[in-house]
This record gives sequence, structure tokens and C-alpha cells, in this order.
Amino acid sequence: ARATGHSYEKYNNWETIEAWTQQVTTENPDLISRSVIGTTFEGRNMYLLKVGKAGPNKPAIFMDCGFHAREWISPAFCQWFVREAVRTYGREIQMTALLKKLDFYVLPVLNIDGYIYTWTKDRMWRKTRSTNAGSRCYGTDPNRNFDAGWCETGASRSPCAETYCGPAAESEKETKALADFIRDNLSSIKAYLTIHSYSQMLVYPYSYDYKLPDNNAELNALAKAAVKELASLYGTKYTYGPGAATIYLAAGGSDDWAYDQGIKYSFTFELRDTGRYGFLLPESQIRATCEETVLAIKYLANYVLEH
Ligand code: ING
Ligand code: ZN
Repeated sequence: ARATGHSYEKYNNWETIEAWTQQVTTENPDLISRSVIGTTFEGRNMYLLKVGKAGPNKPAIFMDCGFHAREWISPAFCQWFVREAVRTYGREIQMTALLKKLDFYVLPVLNIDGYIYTWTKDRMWRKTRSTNAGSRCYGTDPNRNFDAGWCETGASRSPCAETYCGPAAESEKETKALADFIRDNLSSIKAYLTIHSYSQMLVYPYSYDYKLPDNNAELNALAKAAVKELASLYGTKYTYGPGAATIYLAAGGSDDWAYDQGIKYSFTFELRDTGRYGFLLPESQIRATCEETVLAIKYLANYVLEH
């Protein structure tokens, strides 16, 4: 294999990201610990980084990246966020306070098999890489595979479709591992954040129905303030609102599922851009995209801590 150096301003392949999870943990033992929450369909380890200063009974924020294989800016953001945390801890007041008071669980890539497939075979692949009984088509859409109105709307029962919901909720090893981890840590997890691209949106439940969450007014005000914070750096405009009305009806999403588990602050980010480059966002935009997004996430984290 070609030797590949990690860079926060480039898209890194899985081999490089995997080595990075080890290195960033080893270099920051007081702030990061690494665990494996499961394995993928093809047998790869799913790494989870716990980022924060050790302390008793800390609340936590869970954030995942790389649900959809082709959305490369998403794993790049999770890497950037972890670096920003360790780089600014003890140097910047807000991040220092956050890491003392809470933990961020960061899952850098959920759909590792799919991510690798976009590097080796098909740059526009979206789904997992599991086999489907009775079909020659591969994969399930991990964001249609959660037990939240599963496969009722905005999802397909055809294994060849891009939005295939899978044979059952949590049929994928990757979504099952994530759901199990969240169920096992429900008492500490106060917020759930899932990072996608593209379209510059910040959405909250529900996507499986036009109904609104019971704290809709609070989530709407919080989303509005977070996108304002994001725009403060480079003027990048985000729309926001409940998923069904803001993006489209889509059942089985992880944010809806997390919300219905009782996690009252549950958001899906759709990062840059609005379609000029789409999933092929140039590496030259990684830095600005990540910097502005860090602002929004720190804003949300602060809010969650205070509520
Ligand atoms: N968009 C999301 C998708 O999975 C979404 C939109 C968000 C659906 C929340 C359901 C719940 O289709 C992308 N770009 O993947
Ligand atoms: Zn996506």
C-alpha cells in the first residue's frame, strides 16, 4: 500500500484515518480515549473517540460522521473537530470549559466499507456494502435503517435503490453498533449530532412525519442561533427547521430515532455546499467549512450544557 500522510486539509483514506485515531489518542492521553463499538459488514473496526477531560458523571454529546460514503467533507469535519478540541484546550476559554464539563463522543466514520468503496470503485456510492438476499444489488441506506417510522415514507423497499431501508430496522451491523452504544449510554448523552453533506442546512426532528417535536420552539430558536454563529465567520447561509418540511419526508433517520430515545437535542447538519460541487467539495474548502461548523457545534454544546 502507498504510504499516505494524514492531513486535516485533505480527504484521508480509511487506512490513514484509522492510523490517525490511534495517533491522536496516543498523543493526547489526558483528553482522548479510543474504543471499538463494533465491526462493519466487511469486518473493520468502528472506532469511537471520547474527547474530554476526565471527571465524574459528565454529560456527553454524541457526534457521528460518514453515514453516507460519498459525503467526504463529513469525516473530514470529525477529524478537524477532534484536532480543534485538543489544539485549543487550555488555550481558549470556551473549548476548555466545554471539555472540562462534558465529553464529546466522536465517531469519525460510521459507514467505513462504503467510504473505502468510494475511494476504490465508485466515488458516488452512498450506502453500506452489505449483501442483500435474493438481489445482486449491495447495501442499505444507513439513514433509512433506524427504528423511527422505519420504511414508512421517503425510503425504498428495493435493495437496488439509493434509499433502501434494509430488511429490518438496525439490520446493518454499523447502525446496530451505533444504536446499541447510544442505548447503553442514554443517561449521559444530552445531544445527538450527525454530520452529512450537502445543502447547508441544520435540521431537527421530525423527518419521518410532518409532526413537530414537543420542544419545537426551543429547537427552532437554537438552530437559528447556531446557523447565525456559523455564518459569522464567512457569511455561509444555512436554512434550518424540522426535517420533513426543510429537506423531505424520510423515515428511519438517526436523528429522529435518537430524539425518540429521549435525546431532546438532536440535529442533522448538511455541510457545504449548495450544489456547485456537491459531494465533490474541493479540498480547498475543507478548512473554511470546518472552521465555521466548529462555531455552530460549540454554540450548541454550550447551550446543551446550560439546559
Ligand atoms: N441527506 C439526509 C438523507 O439521509 C435526512 C437528509 C436528514 C433524512 C435527517 C432523514 C433524516 O437523505 C443526505 N444528504 O444524506
Ligand atoms: Zn447523507
